[in-house]
Parts: sequence; C-alpha cells; structure tokens
Amino acid sequence: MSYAEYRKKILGFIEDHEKWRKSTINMIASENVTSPTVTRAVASGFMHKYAEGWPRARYYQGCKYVDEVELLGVELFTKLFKSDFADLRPISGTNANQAAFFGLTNAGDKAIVLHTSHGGHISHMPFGAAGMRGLEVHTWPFDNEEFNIDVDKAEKMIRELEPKIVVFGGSLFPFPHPVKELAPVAKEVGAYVMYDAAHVLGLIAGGQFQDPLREGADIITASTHKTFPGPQGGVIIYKRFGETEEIARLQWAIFPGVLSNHHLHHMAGKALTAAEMLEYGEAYAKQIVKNAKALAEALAEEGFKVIGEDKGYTESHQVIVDVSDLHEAAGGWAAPLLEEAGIILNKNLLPWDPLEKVEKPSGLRIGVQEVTRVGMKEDEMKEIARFIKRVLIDREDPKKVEKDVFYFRRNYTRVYYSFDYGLPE
Ligand code: DSN
Repeated sequence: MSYAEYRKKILGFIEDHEKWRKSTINMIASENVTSPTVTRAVASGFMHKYAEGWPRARYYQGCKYVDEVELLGVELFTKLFKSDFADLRPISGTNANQAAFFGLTNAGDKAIVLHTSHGGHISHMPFGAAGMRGLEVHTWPFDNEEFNIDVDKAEKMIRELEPKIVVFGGSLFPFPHPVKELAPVAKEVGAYVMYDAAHVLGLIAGGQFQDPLREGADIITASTHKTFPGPQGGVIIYKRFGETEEIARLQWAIFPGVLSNHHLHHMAGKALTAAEMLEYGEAYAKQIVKNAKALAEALAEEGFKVIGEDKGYTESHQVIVDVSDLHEAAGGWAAPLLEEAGIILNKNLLPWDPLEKVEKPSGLRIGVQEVTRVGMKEDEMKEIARFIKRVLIDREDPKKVEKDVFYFRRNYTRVYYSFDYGLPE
C-alpha cells in the first residue's frame, strides 16, 4: 500500500466511524458528544502550541492568547463548582488522580478506595495510579443491598486504619456516596477527602447529584467528557483545603510532576464546556436523571432485572441491569449482541460477581447522558427499552432491530444544551 493509500484509509475509517456513531444509540456511560463550538476549539491552532506552567508565567513564549483562554477557563470552572480553584491542566481523569495521589500523599501511606468490583476505578487500585504512588490500598466495605459504601463499617475502618487519604466516586455509580457522613470521620484522623467525579461531574455542575465540596471533600478530580460533555481530558477542583505549602505541593504534582505541557486545545474545549454548563447545565442534568429513571422503569416493565428498584433505580446517568438469568455468558453475551443491533453499551461486573467472571459479568451498565444531549426524553427511553427487549428477551435477529434503530436514531442530529442549538423542544 502506498503512503497516500494509508492516508485515504485512515481518513476513510474516521469518516466511517463518525457516520456509524450517528446511526447508533450510544449508551457507554463514560462517553458523550461535544457541541460544534467545543469541537471547533479542539480542532484549533491551540493544538500546535506549548505552554507549560501558569498563565502569564509560562516556560514558552507565544502564549498570549492561550493564557487568556486558560484564565477564563479557571474563572468559569470555579464559578460552576463554587470552588476556590480549578486546574484545567490534567489531560485525563487518571492523570488527575495520579497528580492528587502524588500531591497529597507519600509512598507507604494508607488509602481507602472503592474496589473495582464494587464500581471503583482502576486508577484507585494497587495495580493503578494509587499503587504506582506506593500507597497501601484498602477498600471500602460495601453493602450489596444498598449498592453503596457501608457507612457504619467504613467509619470503623477509618478510625482503625487512620489513612492519609480516602477516595469516593467511581465508574459504576448510580447513587451518591456517603461523603457527608464519612468526611468528618476522615478529618478526625487527619485524612484528605478526595472525590473522583469523573462520571458525575456534569450532574454536580447542574446541581442534580451530590455536592462533594459542600459535603466535606477537599478535592474533586474528574474527567471532562462523561456527564460533563467536554472533550477528553481531566480537571482538579478544590477549596483552600490546607496550608499554602500543601496546595503548592498539589500544584507541583500536576506540573511538573505528572505532565509537562497540557493539551491546550482540550483546555480551550473544557473552558467552553464550562460556559455551556453554566448556561444549560441545570436543565441538562435534570433531563439526564429523568431519562435514566425512565429507562430503568421501562426496562423493568419489559421484564429486565434492573438494580435498585427500592431506591428509584438510579440517581445518576447510569442504569444497571442484571442479565445473568438470560444467558450463561450474561453481559459477555448481551453487550456484543446489542452492538449488532446498533445499541452500544458495556458489560459490567456487579458487586456480588466473583472476579473470574470479568469476561462474563452479570451486569450491563447503561448511560443516558449522550442520548439526552442529542435531545431524547422519557418517551424515547421507552423506545430504547423496547429495542433492548427485542434483542435480549425476544431474541429477534439483531440485524433486523438495527434497521429500526437506524431510522429511530436519524431524527437526532443536533447537540443540545449548547450555544449552538440551545435547549431541545
Ligand atoms: N473506566 C472508564 C469507564 O468508566 O468507562 C472510565 O475511565
């Protein structure tokens, strides 16, 4: 193949991907779509620039416009999250977590985090960023019935272990974590309280989940592309949580600790997304939660075992379904079959699954933040539940369902809750 043919092929795959994504129902709980405005920022000349360091105190020349954007971005984020500071430099959620662990702890310190099998993120684990920092990682006691951290046992654990840091938040996250109950206990033993808001940052921005900084968290780390509908990236948001030296140490951990140059085009995209969320975030987050509840109810009516019935199924963007009764390979069977039908979501371990079931876990994790952003509401959630039933319960040919998904999906071509298109009707 000539290099020109490589070019043609690569550009062709990108086009195919974009066309395909617009013809499918994307329900990966950790993804979203950016508005045309934000997409423009990411495809801008900011991608060709080095900055390093703080606005107006850079290690590189030529940053006069970049600096203005970053300062506006910091202003928008601190307003949105009512924080004292926001650092837009981390290039991913994991990068933000890495910086937080290096900035707040020393090797050998103890941490309490949510286990991945209970929905925690890999970067919190011994084999992830926390382990790379050399932390002694302990995991929160988990109440399967409540689908949440067990507060009484956790309180005891904090007092016994006296950790240096406790971490809330995770990837399977239907209900708010008990921050206001446990943060005071963590403070008693001198621990930092970190909240990984990667999944729920947009819900927090819209005032529809919990408010970690008001509930006792010192620092929020997050990615910027899930319910917060920005470009891929990370952010660290905090109040003045300690002495100037402690804050300086965190800032040092971000730069030059875990990154040199941040991605300036993504930084600009994050800044613009924060403006979108200040304008439309409340409406967006409200509709996400309404849609998640509507989808959960519709799936339960169609005969699925949806987690959390006695608690209203979910308070976030996530709906969790146990499909272990439907097939021996459970989620490992259901997720690829749904992909054939144009419905894209993840298989997921449920808290009671043994780790060996990682390829055939009991659960499906379904996120409604993207379908909400393209303008879908409660009625469309019922339609999506019917598509899922046709594939997984009625065992219809997924290719037949895919055709109907295609015709359904093509009505949703705009990215709402944005300055480009405003609110959906
Ligand atoms: N693990 C990813 C997810 O929740 O999908 C995020 O890093």
